[in-house]
Amino acid sequence: MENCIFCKIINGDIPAQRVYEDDDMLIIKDVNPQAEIHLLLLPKEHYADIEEMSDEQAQTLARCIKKLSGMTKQLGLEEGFRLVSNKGKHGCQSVGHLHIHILGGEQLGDRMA
Ligand code: DGP
Repeated sequence: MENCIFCKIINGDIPAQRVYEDDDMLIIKDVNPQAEIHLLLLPKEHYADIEEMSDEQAQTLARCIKKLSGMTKQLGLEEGFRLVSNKGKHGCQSVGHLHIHILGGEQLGDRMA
């Protein structure tokens, strides 16, 4: 997608702190961290959110999350983490390319919002 900032990062047109990459996903450091560790899991395929997600894209995303569960030590998340995906206006989604926030590296609060 031409004007998508995450597509530009995935394509290497905009720099980002890249933490992990494979054929399905890129994991980067969030530019505005909300926790000691704040990463973003970006599926390489562009779609805005779960409403736009195809069955095949859902399977890919599930594979990415499963892979993430095997990378916790490497990412410094062995004590636990939180996954968040904001959607739409009420969810305060600001980038229209589905992404999963990965938060951890410290004790997080027990409230979601
Ligand atoms: P959301 O509000 O859920 O759509 O989250 C978007 C996140 O993306 C937000 O936490 C800030 C982050 N972000 C926005 N632009 C950039 C960027 O250019 N580089 C990086 N690394 N993160 C970005």
